[in-house]
Amino acid sequence: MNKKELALKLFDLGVLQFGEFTLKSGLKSPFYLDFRRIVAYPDVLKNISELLWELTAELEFDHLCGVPYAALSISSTMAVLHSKSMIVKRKEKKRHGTKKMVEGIYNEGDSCVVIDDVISSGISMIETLEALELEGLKIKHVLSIVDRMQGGALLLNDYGYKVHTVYTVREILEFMKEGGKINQKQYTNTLVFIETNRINFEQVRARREQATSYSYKKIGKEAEHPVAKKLAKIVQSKKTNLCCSGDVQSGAELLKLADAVGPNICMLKTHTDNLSDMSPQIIQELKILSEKHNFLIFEDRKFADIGHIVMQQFTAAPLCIADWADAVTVHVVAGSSSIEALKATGKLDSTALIVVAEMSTKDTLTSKKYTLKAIDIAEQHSDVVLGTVSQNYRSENPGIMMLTPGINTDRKKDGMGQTYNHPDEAFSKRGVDIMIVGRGIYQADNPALQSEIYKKIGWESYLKRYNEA
Ligand code: S5P
Repeated sequence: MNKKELALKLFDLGVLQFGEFTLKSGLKSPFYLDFRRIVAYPDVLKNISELLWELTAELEFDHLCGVPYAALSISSTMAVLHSKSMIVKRKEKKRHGTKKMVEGIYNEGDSCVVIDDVISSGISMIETLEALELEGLKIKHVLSIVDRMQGGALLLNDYGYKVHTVYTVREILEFMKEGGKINQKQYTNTLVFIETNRINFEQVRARREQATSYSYKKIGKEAEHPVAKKLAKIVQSKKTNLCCSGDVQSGAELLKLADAVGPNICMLKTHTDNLSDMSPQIIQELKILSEKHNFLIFEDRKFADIGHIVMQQFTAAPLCIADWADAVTVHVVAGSSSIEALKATGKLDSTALIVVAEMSTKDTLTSKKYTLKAIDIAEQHSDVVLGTVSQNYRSENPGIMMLTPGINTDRKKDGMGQTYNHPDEAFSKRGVDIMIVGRGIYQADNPALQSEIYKKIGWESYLKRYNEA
């Protein structure tokens, strides 16, 4: 079948529908495209797959990747018919097993052509492409059966992707009119709808850029220290910006907590000097858990003394923090010499610093002036600083994250000076990157469940930045 015959067939099979439909966005549309139906019709599936394959004639690439669900059957068909490797991007990450976002066999740097059934606004496609790029795949070309002509193809072009489509919706409309499938009124209504429902891609791009100026992707790119890059990667792949503060009193409690909350956190914060039975064995087991669940270990030691002492505190037994912590906190109340001393230990290749710039207590002495100065110092040492602990202010350098404690969904204070904010306030209003939750999780009846709830609230609140931008 040629393109026109196929379009008419798609109409007969209910893949192309004309009438009145309410889209996910709430928008009323005079047409609806449902390519999930084509799995029932092998001939049509094959025909569409071949038309899409023709679009790749000039392209060189290693893998095909179909966006679930509609394009999965199509990319599989193309892969089988033309002996091409296929990879699959999960809609939701697996909770067990290999924990991969992308299934299949591929290497970093491999090129991939991505296929979706319909390009609408293009935003969900961009998010898919970014997730694949995070895995090291290189994407230049995107295929789809239909361009809804809403501006998505332009947006994708603007982001540097080349879009190839079999049909534009306008073309389909003409085929339907010529083939007598729709009447004059439907034709006119649909045409008017297409012409008047284009997104302003300049506006979308500007909004997205503003919203993503401190996105985890950008953080990962701009951060200088390898631990910071790793953290940004963990946050994106696990979809969690939650750091659990494990302020318990024994090694057994800490390990039990780490195993329970591990799947839901990007970092575990410790105060190991508070553990009554601290030993190298505990650290060894904690390290195993951090690998099992893919989180970083952040020792909240808050170094604050003169350089000479700070160096000893960082490296000396029995804690030997420099040997195992992925990140440590440091005050700059003594000036930048604390950071310089920690650098001088030569141990900051595998440990990053977090500068305490502003505290969460109700009568903290960290005034705005102090906080901004502390952020300044953090910026001057961006090669070793992963972020700042702060409540209201952040570095404008996206490579320096803002980590915020004093987060609780149920309390405003603890009666001992601590003050709390809701995650929503932190992420969508204050621009926080990582929230630190202690008692809100480890004092709960079920810390595993509680951490999952915080994880979801934190992630949704972060996404609100995009939606409300
Ligand atoms: O200003 C601060 C800085 C820090 S690191 N306020 C804080 O509360 N913290 C730490 O965050 C504090 O040491 C504790 O480990 C955690 C907050 O615990 P929560 O039980 O109040 O959530």
